[in-house]
Amino acid sequence: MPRNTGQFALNELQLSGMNNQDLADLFDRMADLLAIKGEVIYITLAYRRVAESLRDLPEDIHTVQREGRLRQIPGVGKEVEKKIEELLSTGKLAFLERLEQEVPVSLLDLLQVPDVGPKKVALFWKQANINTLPELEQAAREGRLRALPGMGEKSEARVLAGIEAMQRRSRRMLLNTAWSLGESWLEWLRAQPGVSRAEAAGSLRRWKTTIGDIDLVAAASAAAPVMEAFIQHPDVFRVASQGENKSSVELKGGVHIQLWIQSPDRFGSLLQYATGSKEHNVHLRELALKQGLSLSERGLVNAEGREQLAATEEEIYAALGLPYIAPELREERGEIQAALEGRLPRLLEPGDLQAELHAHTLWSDGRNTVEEMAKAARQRGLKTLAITDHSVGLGIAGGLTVEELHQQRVDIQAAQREMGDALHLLHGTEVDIRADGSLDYPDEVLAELDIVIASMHSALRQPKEAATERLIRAISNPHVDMIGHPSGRLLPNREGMDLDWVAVLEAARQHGVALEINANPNRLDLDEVYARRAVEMGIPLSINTDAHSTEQLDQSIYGVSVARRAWASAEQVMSTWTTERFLAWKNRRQE
Ligand code: DGT
Ligand code: CA
Ligand code: ZN
Repeated sequence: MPRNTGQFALNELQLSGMNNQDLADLFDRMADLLAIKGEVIYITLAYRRVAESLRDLPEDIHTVQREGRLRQIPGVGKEVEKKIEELLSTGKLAFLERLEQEVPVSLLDLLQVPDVGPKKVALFWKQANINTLPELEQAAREGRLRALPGMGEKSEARVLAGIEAMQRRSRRMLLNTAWSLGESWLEWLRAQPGVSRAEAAGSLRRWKTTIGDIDLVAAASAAAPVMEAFIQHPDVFRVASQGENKSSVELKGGVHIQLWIQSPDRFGSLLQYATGSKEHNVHLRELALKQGLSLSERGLVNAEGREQLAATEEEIYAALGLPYIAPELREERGEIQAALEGRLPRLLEPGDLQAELHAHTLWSDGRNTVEEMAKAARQRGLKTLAITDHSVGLGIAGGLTVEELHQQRVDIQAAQREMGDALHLLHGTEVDIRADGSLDYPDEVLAELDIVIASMHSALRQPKEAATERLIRAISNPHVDMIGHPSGRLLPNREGMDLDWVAVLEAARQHGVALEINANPNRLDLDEVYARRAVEMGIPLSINTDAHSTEQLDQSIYGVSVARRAWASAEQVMSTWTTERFLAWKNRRQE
């Protein structure tokens, strides 16, 4: 799937979604930076206290600010109040920006090392000129830490052991982070003299849920100067391996990038090889061998030793008697067999989407009005937008009371008049599924709405049986149309709920309830494995951005990638349907 949806303003995305948690993180960040700078302890403690209060705050910080109650938050005095106001209104903070000028932010990574606190970080920074985690590791390996005041051979060894323990933890990148980084490198590569083509490969091109390292491929008749420029790039911290046609570097932030180069007439075989997956390639090479061909990144070679070059991937697959297989399918999950038998699915494309069925507004914890969201949806070529704010029980997300829900209808009707025929607005809810599986609005309220998404937001650590029963109870409610982010996982590290998926999917099929593929790169939930089962069972999927701001509507591309990796065609994803078709589906369900 090509990724031509325009540039992602990553910082903007993060800012526009600024919530209590984000603010708390910023106050912790200031506390850390101040501590490293050498500020007295009671000041840093004051910042930490604010962070803690913000995290515990039972209501949305924007509400508290609007109502002029910031000073009532424990630890918030006049100065902190000003900082919060500045952050909420501008998304920035001059004080923090100055601090980040004084103290390298890369030092914060050092705090993640077990047993390393701000005092030690300051020591490493000021006395050994260490600015980054890789620099710390290198210094420890070279025995340069032991001589520092208060250090010794033992504490040096502990630092190294701590770093190694960290490296064993999952450091996989989220898909959007990897794509923005990958694209900026591709832009750089394409601007290099002699480079005629450059593409992402590896897991990034397959749109895997999370990305280990970034693989890039380039076509150039002379590889050496491009390789040289690559390893000399100012963002490169360390060259991990260097070769004529393949080099790997580590960037200052710790991310690894691998670059492969071949001449333009071999670009197809290179791209195919570097895209993987490894298992798919192993199977493909076996298939080649059976036909007396050997396949590598340099092309195909027949039994007589004659080379057959491929400038495009299509030529490789065609030479083996196969139709083209989309990168998202290359996971050795039956795609080669399906290709041989002509049973590959016609995958959904980003341009097939015409409905966004899950979006938030200022009415709950979104950042834009109904009208702003509607205009943004229309600009993106959508025909349907469902406004689905949170329900009352979700206090922290500014959930709507029944009365507010009714008032919201008027707002939506006004926006609908404004939009005319260009966009159909649906009035819905993202109703909270309580711990016992009951819903947060009474049935008669749900019955009035155009769409009801039911989601779990709390008590996510229930035992399997209780969790499964809870979800099935919600699915069985005749007013529920769809389950939002069904597992509740948060990437890269928080596992989803422990559920009996066979039972959950069967319940969804029986009750005709759709399942969301939440497109937020932190969620991608339903995941591709269960989404594929849902496709096989005929359960409709819906690619929802769950946008909390206009820009987040752009994230649908990540949901599309999950659906493609689940072998879904456009037909099976209700986000491709017209409003009329959606409403017909809903009405049919209610008979
Ligand atoms: P990642 O980086 O963990 O997200 O996943 P990938 O799939 O990008 O894996 P990576 O970076 O280890 O390898 C990049 C590509 O190298 C992989 O997609 C396919 C290609 N490759 C082809 N044949 C082989 C092989 O025999 N061994 C390895 N390690 N890689 C291979
Ligand atoms: Ca990779
Ligand atoms: Zn939501």
